[in-house]
Amino acid sequence: MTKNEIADTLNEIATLLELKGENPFKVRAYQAGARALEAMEEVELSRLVAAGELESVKGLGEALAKKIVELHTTGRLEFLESLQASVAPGLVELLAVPGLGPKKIRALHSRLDVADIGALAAACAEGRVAALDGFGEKTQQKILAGIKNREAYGRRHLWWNAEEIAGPIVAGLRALPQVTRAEAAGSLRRGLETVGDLDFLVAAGEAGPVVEWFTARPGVKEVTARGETKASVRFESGLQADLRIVPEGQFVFALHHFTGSKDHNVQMRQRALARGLSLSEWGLVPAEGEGTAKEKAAKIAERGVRSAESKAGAGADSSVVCQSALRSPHSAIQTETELFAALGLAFIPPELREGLGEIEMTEDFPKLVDTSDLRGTLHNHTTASDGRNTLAEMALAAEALGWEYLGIADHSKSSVQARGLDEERLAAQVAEIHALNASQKFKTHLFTGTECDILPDGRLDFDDGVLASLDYVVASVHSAFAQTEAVMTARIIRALENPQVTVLGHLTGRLLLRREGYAVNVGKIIDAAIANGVVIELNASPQRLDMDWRHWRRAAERGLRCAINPDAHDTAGLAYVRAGVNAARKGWLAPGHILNTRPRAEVAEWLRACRAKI
Ligand code: DGT
Ligand code: CA
Ligand code: CA
Ligand code: ZN
Repeated sequence: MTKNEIADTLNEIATLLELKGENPFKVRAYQAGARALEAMEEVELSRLVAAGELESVKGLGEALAKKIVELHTTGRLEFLESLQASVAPGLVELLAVPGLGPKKIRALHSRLDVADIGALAAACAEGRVAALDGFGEKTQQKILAGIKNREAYGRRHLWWNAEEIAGPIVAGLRALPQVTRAEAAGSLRRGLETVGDLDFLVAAGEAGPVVEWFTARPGVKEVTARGETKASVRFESGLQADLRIVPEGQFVFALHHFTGSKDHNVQMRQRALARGLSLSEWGLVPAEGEGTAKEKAAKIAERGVRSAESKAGAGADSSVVCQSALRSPHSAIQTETELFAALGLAFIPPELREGLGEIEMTEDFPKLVDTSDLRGTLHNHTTASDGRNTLAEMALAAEALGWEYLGIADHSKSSVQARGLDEERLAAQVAEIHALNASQKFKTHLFTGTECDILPDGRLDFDDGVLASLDYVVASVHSAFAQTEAVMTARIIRALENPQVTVLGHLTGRLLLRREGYAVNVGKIIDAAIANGVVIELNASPQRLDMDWRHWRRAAERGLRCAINPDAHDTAGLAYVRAGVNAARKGWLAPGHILNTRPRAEVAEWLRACRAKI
């Protein structure tokens, strides 16, 4: 097991022990052990285990060290297995109900014999939970609502939908007179394709009015927590949001911490420790007596907000309190750039903070692609197939975006449900596009194309002669999803080997939070695309983002070209390129990796040359 897996296991043990009502000191020992592992490097753990020196680590006693060695070497732990067997699985499931922690669950179990969600719902319905000491009517209602909405609330949310909610809130927070800085942190800021919850971070001189404003947002269905400097709410869609308010001087550290990812944070803390520093959401301080320094910083930060609250608009004061009290040479840090610089790093764009090599970068990061780098896009639909805007409407919308070109790629004849075009209708559309281009009615040039079905055997839906009459060809799988990985992979490679194919559409066909992609060997497809000079699209539709960003960095290094394609089915859908750009940035892609950052003439030339080698 890796150190992170072992840390997760220790936390699980702590939770199970708590559910069983074990000694709190024992519970805390496992949690402390998990934290000690997090701060350690993988090789260091291996070395300590091999040398039998694990006990020398602060926070790890003899018994804990023995268990870690067992997990590290065998991947199993007998103690955990018998512990799991001794706790009813229904009790563990209850942890997912909002408002229920191990302590309350234990009370429900021992006093009402509640051992699963069904029994809990029944006990609530009969009013037995409200009658329990320490629960009451309000708690019972909250638990009941939590059970009802568990399914919706347990879901993740598409980045696009989360951003639509978050954007106006950040703008509103920034407009409050008490607020000096506000950001949405977490997975949203990192541009992850799905978001678990929103994390708002605010620097303010006075926290009370900010909490009030936040909890009163339209669309807030429930306020699940409210404190002096933080609050949590749930929107109607089930999306949850946390708000944290910190003094100005702490903002940059909290922003970095709550942006994450967790893996990135763990690596940053290790890097700080190697330099004799302790990094946390409260600050960057000398590491001597790490625990105490952190606690001190936390207390001071808390006091900062409180004292600032008593003086109206005292944002500057709180930062002074914070900085002087930390007595750290790094307390002058105001921006993330300065924070990274203090650890000898260049600014790491939030999208790259996934703990996947960004900390090891010694040179500057490549200039990642921006939405403003795009000069047009390929792969869009019109009313000719399953789109909802006409050719002219799409052209007008592309012109409004300032794009030099727009590729039209309606479905081909085999996509019957999508009203795919046959040869005759395709020819008519091509003629219409040529006429529109000639009329110069729009500043945006239209490229003629098709989203041509890759048939189950890998042949294409149109003959080569028809395909050759178009500026470009996107080839996509829309049928026979159940093929084995080997058959599907061979099918797609056969299509890529057709010299008429310029772009591979949505590689896996996945629909985020709805449907897994079909089985396909991504590595082999990337090899074949590079060998045949075919571009793979990054389908920017917020529910696709396919090919996944996790594959792009290596593929692009090996010479694969990307096209960020909105796959728009209406004019509003053209804006999806922004979601695609997020994913491209997470894949470390620079403008040079992306076909549609090139000017129109260069794209036209590339499309011609790519098929001229036939
Ligand atoms: P999500 O909400 O599941 O899409 O993902 P995040 O990354 O937004 O995670 P969230 O909301 O649980 O926490 C926000 C950030 O706070 C996270 O990216 C890193 C930081 N954080 C939260 N919990 C921990 C933790 O236990 N250890 C460390 N090192 N960082 C944490
Ligand atoms: Ca989050
Ligand atoms: Ca959160
Ligand atoms: Zn498609």
